[in-house]
Amino acid sequence: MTVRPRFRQVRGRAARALFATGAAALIGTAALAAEPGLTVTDGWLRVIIAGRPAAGYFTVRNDGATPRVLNGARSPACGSLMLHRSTEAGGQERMEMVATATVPAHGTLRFTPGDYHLMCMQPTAAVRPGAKVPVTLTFADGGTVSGNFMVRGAKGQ
Ligand SMILES: [Cu+2]
Repeated sequence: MTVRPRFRQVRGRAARALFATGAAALIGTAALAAEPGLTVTDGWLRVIIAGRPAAGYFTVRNDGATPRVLNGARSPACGSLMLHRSTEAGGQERMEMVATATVPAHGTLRFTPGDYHLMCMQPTAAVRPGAKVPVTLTFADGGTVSGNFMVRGAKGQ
């Protein structure tokens, strides 16, 4: 017998526990949070003017078999860290807050200039080019994934 069917069996048990009682639901959430499969890479923040909101970009990969719904982000270096998306209409670029962004199963979601991005509001003095700041992404299922984001200047360097 291979490892794979046993892993499925454990997940099935956790899923059943999730619906059994409130206490078991907590355990089910913890199991999901510990589930391997989310990786954040290439994280960076762009500082254009020191002390002003800084956009953040990264790639998150989901090696799991279910889509994962990103619903927030936080960093000790930001008063708040919002999910934004830039859109272009009539040659005008604007951005709006978004509540969620989905990482497809066995897929990748990129936060990149001109599209989804983080917005670091009230950045602390730690947000300066050349520094690294920790960022945690949170998911609707209770999971989190963290990474160090490089801070770069306006030109992305
Ligand atoms: Cu924005």
